[in-house]
Amino acid sequence: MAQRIERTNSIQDPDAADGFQGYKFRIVLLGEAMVGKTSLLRRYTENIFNEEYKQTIGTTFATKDVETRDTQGNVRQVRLSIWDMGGQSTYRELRRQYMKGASAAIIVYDVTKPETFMAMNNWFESFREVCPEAPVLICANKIDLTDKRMVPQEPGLMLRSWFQAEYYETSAKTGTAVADVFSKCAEKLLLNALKGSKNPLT
Ligand SMILES: Nc1nc2c(ncn2[C@@H]2O[C@H](COP(=O)(O)OP(=O)(O)OP(=O)(O)O)[C@@H](O)[C@H]2O)c(=O)[nH]1
Ligand SMILES: [Mg+2]
Repeated sequence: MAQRIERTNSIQDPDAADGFQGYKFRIVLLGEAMVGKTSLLRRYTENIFNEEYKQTIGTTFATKDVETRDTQGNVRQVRLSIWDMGGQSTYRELRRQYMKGASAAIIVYDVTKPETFMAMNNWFESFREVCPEAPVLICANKIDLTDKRMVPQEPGLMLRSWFQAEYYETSAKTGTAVADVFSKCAEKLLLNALKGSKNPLT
């Protein structure tokens, strides 16, 4: 089945020749359908939230420039190109292509849906197959739905140690911790890149 590449108005070309000087990283959002991947992306890049579910068909991306501090406290420019694939996309090869070359993954589950938590290992394993070294961050999303919460913090913390990942409890609806996830990701990637760089002032 052919997959459509969707581009919304907010999306910019990450390779646009706008004179950006800094590190560029590609991050992939992973997780089951309806967990809130697109909502997290839109909250972060456009500061909006839509209650209405619109399934992502194929993949979309958005970019965001983040000012990040290095270990000496100097401000560095980091451009994140954040890719969002519909959780319904079941084609293994397509998922592999999407993950290939990613600098990091943010894997999302919905705290009101235990089955989305149960699927986390699958997402993690398939990412690790393609990107053995890249950092992983976990989002336990929809924490605003306190009455409907079914997955408490403890299993999330277990995932954190199994995956050796950062763990965040987020709400795309209220915005809780959303920017923290992406800033942490940018910071980790910058520090890794600087470690590997001969010229740390680049
Ligand atoms: N209450 C609440 N609802 C949320 C939150 N995040 C997403 N939603 C809702 O959950 C539904 C699914 O959100 P999406 O962001 O479209 O989910 P997705 O993971 O991109 O889904 P696919 O594109 O099918 O993979 C929508 O109705 C959103 O409004 C949240 O933090 N809190
Ligand atoms: Mg989506």
